[in-house]
Amino acid sequence: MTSILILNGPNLNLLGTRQPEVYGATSLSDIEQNCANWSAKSGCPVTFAQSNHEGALIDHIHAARNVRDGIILNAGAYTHTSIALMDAISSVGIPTIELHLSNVHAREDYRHVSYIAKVAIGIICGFGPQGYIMALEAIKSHVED
Ligand code: CA2
Repeated sequence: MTSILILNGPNLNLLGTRQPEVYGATSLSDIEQNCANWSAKSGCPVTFAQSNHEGALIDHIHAARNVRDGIILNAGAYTHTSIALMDAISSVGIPTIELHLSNVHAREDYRHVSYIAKVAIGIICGFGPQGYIMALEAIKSHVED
């Protein structure tokens, strides 16, 4: 069964507390529960993690090497700045989907740049919490088909 790491970057631990007009009212733990429900239904093991620290996110990616079949990465603002995260994804060679709750392309110009996109198999953005389930289905199909 396809084993998947879902990794969330800076400030996403505060989801549901502020800016509901941009990010919605759902908390990260609600999203984690939705993903756990999907895992139980699909039989695919899913691990969920969040960190506000770039190096800790890189450590999670390295730890997934030879352990996880796919990564779903909402790198938050590090998406737009982090060559180190891009290199980490490349170095482990695990198929990775870039994910965002908001449609970053409809927002500020600086959110149109993504280092993660250069090494991702695809991008899902703008669908809110449902995007996590879409990404789980997509990575499962990508790995198993
Ligand atoms: O839309 C997304 O998922 C983002 O990755 C969210 C990041 C943003 O920097 C990216 O451009 C797009 C920001 C996450 C901030 O989360 C908050 C949570 C609660 C209150 C305010 C911000």
